[in-house]
Amino acid sequence: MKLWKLWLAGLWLGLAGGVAQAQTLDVVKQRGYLQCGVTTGFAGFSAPDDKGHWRGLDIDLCRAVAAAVLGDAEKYKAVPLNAQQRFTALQSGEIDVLARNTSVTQQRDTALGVIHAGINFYDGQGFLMLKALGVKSAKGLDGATICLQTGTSNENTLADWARANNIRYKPVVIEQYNEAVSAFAAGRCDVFSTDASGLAAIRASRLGNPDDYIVLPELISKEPLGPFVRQGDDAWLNIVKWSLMAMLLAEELGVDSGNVDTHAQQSTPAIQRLLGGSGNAGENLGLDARWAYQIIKQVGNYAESFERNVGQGSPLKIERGLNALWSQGGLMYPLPIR
Ligand SMILES: N[C@@H](CCC(=O)N[C@@H](CS)C(=O)NCC(=O)O)C(=O)O
Repeated sequence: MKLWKLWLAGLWLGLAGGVAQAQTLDVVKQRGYLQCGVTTGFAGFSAPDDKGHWRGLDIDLCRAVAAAVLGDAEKYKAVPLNAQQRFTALQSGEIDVLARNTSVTQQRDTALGVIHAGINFYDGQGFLMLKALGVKSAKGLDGATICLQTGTSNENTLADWARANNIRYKPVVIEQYNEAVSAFAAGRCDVFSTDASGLAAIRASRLGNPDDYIVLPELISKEPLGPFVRQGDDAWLNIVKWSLMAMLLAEELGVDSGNVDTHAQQSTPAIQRLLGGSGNAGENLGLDARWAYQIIKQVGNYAESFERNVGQGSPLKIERGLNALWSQGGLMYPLPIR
């Protein structure tokens, strides 16, 4: 083929690729609902309740994006994915956003064609085991059999930590979450290792006698969990990023699902800009002026979502800790809307 033909073909492919990638917002609007990648069922973050309705902190992120884009938090479909399947599902376009307790790492953010759109839960990897085994600290894990799930960052993190601390262990690596947890509950391994949030979920929802188990005090890594989108669609990246930001900002400004209508009538300039009474935040995102109002009214602010899903209003009872606002000793620092 002549050089100019190759060049033309390359240009065409580049343009077509760019166009195909740059349209997630249009695709979602046309479809009429959001395809949201979640876990196969992990309490507190994304799991169906006894009526089959999905609930959780990550599900609330799916709902927030649906509310912002389509005006209705229920216009989303949860697509259950195990750890191994999640990035392929996002890369291939099967899902519009991945909201599935996924740790942000440099490799994931650069090498997979995906990119994170914020952090909705700061976590760290830990260990869960039977109290009766008498181990009080992770340093006592030498010789232990440790259950893990395939395709998680937990596998490498544990291997690195064990090497650095001269700890020998036998990994039992299982692909499906249910099977991994059942293997642990049945005593096929001494310890389960994953994010502390995952350990709290397993302890609260999957073990007959939660009080027989302890989570060891050490966390061996940083696991900043957040939603991911495909690279190359900045408009969509912004929509997901600012939907999460709106929930955090609402908490900071004292706006919640109960008082948002009062605030929408009359409030401070910062709240007016958030709720669409002034400024053009919605227009700048390609959304309705009341995009954030819909999120707060239908889903709530970050504190409401945190407490009902993983905090004091849930069986997990996780403290806000690092997930408190920056003004209350945590790491959550919502960027300003102006
Ligand atoms: N944050 C880690 C771990 C995430 C993860 O997949 N954890 C497991 C164990 S709690 C999980 O959520 N499994 C649920 C499933 O596969 O449905 C990562 O991003 O690799």
